[in-house]
Amino acid sequence: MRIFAALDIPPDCLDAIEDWRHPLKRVHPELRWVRIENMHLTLRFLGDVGEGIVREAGRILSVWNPGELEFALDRSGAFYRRDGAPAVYWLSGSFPDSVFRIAESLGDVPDDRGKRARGPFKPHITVARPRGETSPERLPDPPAMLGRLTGPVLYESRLTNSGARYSVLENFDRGSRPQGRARTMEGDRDGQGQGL
Ligand code: 2AM
Repeated sequence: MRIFAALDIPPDCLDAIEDWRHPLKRVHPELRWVRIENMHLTLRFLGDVGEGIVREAGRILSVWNPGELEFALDRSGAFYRRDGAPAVYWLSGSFPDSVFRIAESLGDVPDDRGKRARGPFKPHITVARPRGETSPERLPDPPAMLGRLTGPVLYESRLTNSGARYSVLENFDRGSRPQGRARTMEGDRDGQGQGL
């Protein structure tokens, strides 16, 4: 089963992202824009794993005590391939410490290649990907948006002819709890992006 764990973005924030993207879609028809219903904050992509790994990820998510999942989005950036070409355009900002902690715990769960996550967790919401050769260095920063994430959710991802389709395997949302400290994406504070 092809799975990943994610936090969901509230509808008003998705609307604000769409307002920011709308004029950009006209300027950059060469990009593949992520469907709004497919947007989330991915904590860990595990790939096509067996029941044991699905259970292990579920166990970690079920005991997570996240606190209030308030977040801010205020910058755009990109991950770049080794040849310098953009691979993913994203939005990021500030996220609670607990989000980094759960992503790090899930990072220890082996993926479908038996690998643990490499490098620090970089929380981001992917908004677009290049389709071909010519693509912008980055997209403009969005106006600051505030919201509260929900979840965590374990999703199944099915690959279809019209792209990936996500369905909820299990939602571990247990409501809000006391607040934690906010952090930004490690090692990427200038918003210029990192190599993948
Ligand atoms: P990202 O786009 O935010 O980086 C579901 O496919 C999610 O898992 C995607 O939103 C993607 O997050 C993440 N993901 C990470 N590695 C992936 C991979 N190798 N293949 C597909 N999705 C991956």
